[in-house]
Amino acid sequence: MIADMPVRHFRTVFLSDIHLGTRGCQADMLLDFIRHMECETLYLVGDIVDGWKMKGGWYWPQSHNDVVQKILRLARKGARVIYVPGNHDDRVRDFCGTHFGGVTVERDAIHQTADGRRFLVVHGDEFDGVVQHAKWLAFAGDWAYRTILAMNTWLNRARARLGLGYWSLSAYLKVKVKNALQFIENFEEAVAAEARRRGVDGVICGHIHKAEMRDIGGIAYVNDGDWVESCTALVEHPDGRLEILDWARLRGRVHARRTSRAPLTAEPEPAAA
Ligand SMILES: [Mn+2]
Repeated sequence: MIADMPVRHFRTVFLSDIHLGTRGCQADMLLDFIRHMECETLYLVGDIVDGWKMKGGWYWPQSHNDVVQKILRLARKGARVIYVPGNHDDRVRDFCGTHFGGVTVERDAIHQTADGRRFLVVHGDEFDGVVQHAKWLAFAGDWAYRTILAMNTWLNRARARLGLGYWSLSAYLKVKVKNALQFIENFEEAVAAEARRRGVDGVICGHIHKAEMRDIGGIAYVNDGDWVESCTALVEHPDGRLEILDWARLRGRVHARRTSRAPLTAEPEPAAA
């Protein structure tokens, strides 16, 4: 790890889909990011804590505690921290309008950038009602897809040895990937439509674990990504410019996913969550 990276100052930082309490959470990468930044406002854009829905029991190592402590410390030191709960931490939604430890809980929020643009800040699960194949989103990634193709070869070699016929895993997955891509597009458009309805310039959300920044019919669609697969944060610079930081790449590390033993299907987002 590069030790001498300077602490960077941002006007605002947006984090979502951390999924503390699950094994997929890249807490060490997130801690590293938090150590290297300071901000005036921090938005937690949902799915921050997860574990309580895990069938396999509660998973809460020290690093997950450290993330919570670091965030509370930011609040203590004067940062405005706004927590917009998601579907995995929807229990927190019972506390909308209240605050604890310097953290304000809101169902959604309007953020105004330094250059005067207004953004709706919302987790986004409200807009995935039509999702059928969202758990296959993981395969939208190039790397995952190439791996699948390799697995397909391996699988069929094994099948042949057992005297079984060829079964095209890749052909099966191609359909799934197409569905996943269609889902992403539908989701992004639905979120942008809501921003338009609210009369704001753009929307900042999470939920689908895919960092993105693009124009959809004059609405700025911005997704801050996640800390399960991609380790991405959205930052607002002092002049109001928004930027997606790919922390794993910035730190010169390969994505944790590439070396982890987690199954490829490790949920980006359950369909009916
Ligand atoms: Mn979510």
